[in-house]
Amino acid sequence: NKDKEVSQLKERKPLVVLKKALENAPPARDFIGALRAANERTGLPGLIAEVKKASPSRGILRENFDPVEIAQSYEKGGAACLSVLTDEKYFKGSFENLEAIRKAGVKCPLLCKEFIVDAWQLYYARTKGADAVLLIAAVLPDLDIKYMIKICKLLGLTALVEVHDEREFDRVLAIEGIELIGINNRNLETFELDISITKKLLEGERGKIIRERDIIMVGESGLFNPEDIAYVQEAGVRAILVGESIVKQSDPGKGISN
Ligand code: IGP
Repeated sequence: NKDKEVSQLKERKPLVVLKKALENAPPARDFIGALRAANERTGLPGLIAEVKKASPSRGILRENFDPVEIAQSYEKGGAACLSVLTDEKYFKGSFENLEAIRKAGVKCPLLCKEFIVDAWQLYYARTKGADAVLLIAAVLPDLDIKYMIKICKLLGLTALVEVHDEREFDRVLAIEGIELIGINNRNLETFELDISITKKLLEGERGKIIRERDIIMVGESGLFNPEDIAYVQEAGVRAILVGESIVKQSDPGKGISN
């Protein structure tokens, strides 16, 4: 599975070439700063709006999928940051989409939504305009998460580390330098969705640790209405990641305010 994900790409540029390209690349933008600012300004969780064409659990979410148009619409609608699916196999995304959105001048910081299993992908994502990357605790051993976080810091990339259960959450909390953690309400194996997972994981001692360390928590997946958002905010998240419910709207940016 690991190797397959990287080899979806048609070519793999040598790491030295990517590093060279990054010497002249514009710096990454402040993903966490944008989320904090939106949260402080609105009193609501900062929104990471997802550019998502399809998913394995829901199929095609939007016909006439124009990634740049959707991204611009989200930005206009008030999203703090954007998430761009680059995984082709399961989500029909692409790195071309990420690059096109960045090149179109969208100012929201961009999360590269990819199954990252190899540090090479961090450099690649940065060359395509990513400001942040997703690291999924379920697929990465602790040592890889630590290693990749170090590389992210050197590249100026923000790492959003995703967990789904207590065990993964505890593993991630034991890693130094973690600033942004997402709780995925969807089980990536069974696709089962349950937003009470966010609440369950933030109750008690874990919630206390998060507050003490001022870690920003992101509620991910399955958020469809203001009640869902209020529920995860009450649970302690200061940001949310939303795809399906807004990408399906005829005017995705307007979907944000509804
Ligand atoms: C968005 P939704 O239910 O609003 O479309 O979910 C986002 O949370 C989801 O796409 C996601 C995801 C992931 C996709 C969260 N973590 C990891 C692929 C891989």
